[in-house]
Amino acid sequence: MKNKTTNKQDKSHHADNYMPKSSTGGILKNYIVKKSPALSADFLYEGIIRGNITLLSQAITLVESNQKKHKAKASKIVTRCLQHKTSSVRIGITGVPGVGKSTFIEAFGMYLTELGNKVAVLAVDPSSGVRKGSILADKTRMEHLGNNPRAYIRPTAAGSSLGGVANNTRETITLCEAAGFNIILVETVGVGQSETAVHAMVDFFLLLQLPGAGDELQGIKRGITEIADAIVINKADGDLMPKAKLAKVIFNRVLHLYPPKQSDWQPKVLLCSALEKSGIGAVWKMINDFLKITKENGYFDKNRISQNKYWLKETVDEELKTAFYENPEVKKNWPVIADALSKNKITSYEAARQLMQLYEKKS
Ligand SMILES: Nc1nc2c(ncn2[C@@H]2O[C@H](COP(=O)(O)OP(=O)(O)OP(=O)(O)O)[C@@H](O)[C@H]2O)c(=O)[nH]1
Ligand SMILES: [Mg+2]
Repeated sequence: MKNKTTNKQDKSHHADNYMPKSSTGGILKNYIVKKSPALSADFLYEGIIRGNITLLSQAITLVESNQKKHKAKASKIVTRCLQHKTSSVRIGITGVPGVGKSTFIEAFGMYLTELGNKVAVLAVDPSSGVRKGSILADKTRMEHLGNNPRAYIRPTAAGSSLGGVANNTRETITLCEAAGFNIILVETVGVGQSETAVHAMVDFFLLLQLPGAGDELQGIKRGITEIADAIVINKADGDLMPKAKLAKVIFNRVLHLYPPKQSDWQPKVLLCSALEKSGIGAVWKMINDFLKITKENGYFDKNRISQNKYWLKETVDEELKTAFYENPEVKKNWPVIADALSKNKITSYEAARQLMQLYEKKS
C-alpha cells in the first residue's frame, strides 16, 4: 500500500509542482519566467527531466543570457542534461523567405505530435537581433502547434554573433531532449551563414524549395543544395502542381551530380503542400529511412561526435578572437600600428605580428 503522507511530502519538493500544470506546451509567456525567483541549477534540472515547460524555458533563458553567473548556472544544467540519455532526431529546415517554412513546420509538427511524438521547434536566426524580430515570430502560421501540449516553440533570442546564437541553440537542443522532446526542428533562413551552422547541429537537413526551377535555383546558394539530405518542393498544389513536378525532375538531376555523401544516403526530392497538408507523411517516412540506414552503418553516432568536435573548434576560434580584440593592449596600440601601416612604414604582416606580441605578453 502506498504511504500517502510520504508521497505528498515528496511531491511538494518536486520541481514540477512549482508552476501551474496548464503550462505544459505552447509559446511561454515571458512574464512568468521573469517573475520567478532565482532557482538552483539542481531544481531546474529536476524540473526539466520531469518535462516541466516553465522550468525548461527558464533554463533556456539562462543559456541565452550574457551574464557570467547565468552562463555558469546554465552550463551546470546543460552538462547534467547531457548525461540524460535520450533518443532523438534533430531536423534542420531551411528555405528562402516565403517558401513556407512556418506553414510546413505547423503541418509537420502537428502530424508528428499526432503520432505521439513530442516536438520542439527552435531557430537559428542571427539577423533577428538587427531586425528586432524573429523567424518564429509569425505565430499565426503556427497557431495549432503553438497551442499543442506536445509541442514547444521557442522564439529566437537576439544574439550578437552567429557563433553565439548557434551555441545557445545547441545547448537548448540538449535541454529540450532531456525534457522529453524526441523530435527537434531547427529552422533557419536560406540566406547567409546560418545554414552551415544548423547543418552542423542536426541529423537531417531539409531544404524547402519553391515550384519551378532555374530562376528559383538562384534564390538559394548552391552549397546549400549540396549539403541537403532532402529537397522538399512545397506549394505542390493547384496551378503550381505542373511547375512543382518539373522542379522535382530538375532537382533530381542536380542532386545526382554531387559526390556521394559520407552517410551513404542518396538525397531525395519530394513534393508537398504544407497548406493542403499533403505529402507530409512521406517526408517523415523518408526521414525514418534515413535514420534506419545511418544508424545501421554507424554514421548517425559518428556524425554527432564529429559535430561536437566541430563546435569545440568553432568555440575556441571564436573565444580566441574575442580575447584578442578585447585585449586592452591590443586596443590601445591598434591606432598607432594602423597609422604606421597606412604610412607604409610597416607591412600588414609586421603590423599583425606586433599586435599578436602585445596580446601574448598581456594575456
Ligand atoms: N499554395 C500554397 N501556399 C503556401 C504553402 N505553404 C505556404 N504557403 C503560403 O506562402 C506564404 C509564406 O508562407 P510562410 O509559411 O510564412 O513562409 P516562411 O518560409 O515561413 O516565410 P518567412 O518566415 O518570411 O521566411 C504564405 O502566404 C502561405 O500561406 C503551400 O503549400 N501551398
Ligand atoms: Mg516563417
